[in-house]
Amino acid sequence: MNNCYPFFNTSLPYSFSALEPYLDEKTMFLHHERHLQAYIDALNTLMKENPWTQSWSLEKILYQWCTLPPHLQIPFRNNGGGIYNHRFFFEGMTPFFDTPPTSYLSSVLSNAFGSFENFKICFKDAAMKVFGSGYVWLVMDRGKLHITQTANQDTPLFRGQSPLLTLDVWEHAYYLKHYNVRGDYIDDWFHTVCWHTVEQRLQNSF
Ligand code: MN3
Repeated sequence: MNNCYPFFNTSLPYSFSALEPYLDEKTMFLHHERHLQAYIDALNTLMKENPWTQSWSLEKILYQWCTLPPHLQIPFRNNGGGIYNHRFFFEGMTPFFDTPPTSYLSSVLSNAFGSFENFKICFKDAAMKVFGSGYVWLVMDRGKLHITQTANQDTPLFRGQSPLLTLDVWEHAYYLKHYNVRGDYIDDWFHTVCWHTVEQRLQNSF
């Protein structure tokens, strides 16, 4: 993974059309090639203009942006978060639709949320309630699973949480296909979730 300056746009682990019919090819193309690319370009420009920051990894930016000079804090936080969040979102999907979680992951989710189905209901509810642009996340926080939200391009890392799954609910993520019907987008997205990746992230969070 490209984690240091200069940042470049790594390929998706599937084609732009691979998530059809749930997420359409044009949305996936624009989301990766235009939206994510814009954050990459902006962060590279910032680091080019401030060469002393070029040794900072993406993680360091996301954990320590608040130690930067005040005029750099928001641009580094937004553009670094835009890269991290999009990569995390894209890597959490797979064209092998509806592959269920393993019994282990399913039991972990059931212990935290009552049942796997209830986890999905809670996650959808939180995603519906993101006001404006942002993300909903499943995170590990001090040994417990939580569903949480972030605004704009903020990440849960800064709160000390380990992210396991995220859904981008910015309108650019779904407007071409689902128009303003965020609930349909969430339902379609659930077919694409890579539970194997979620389980790997869970193992790494311990
Ligand atoms: Mn997005």
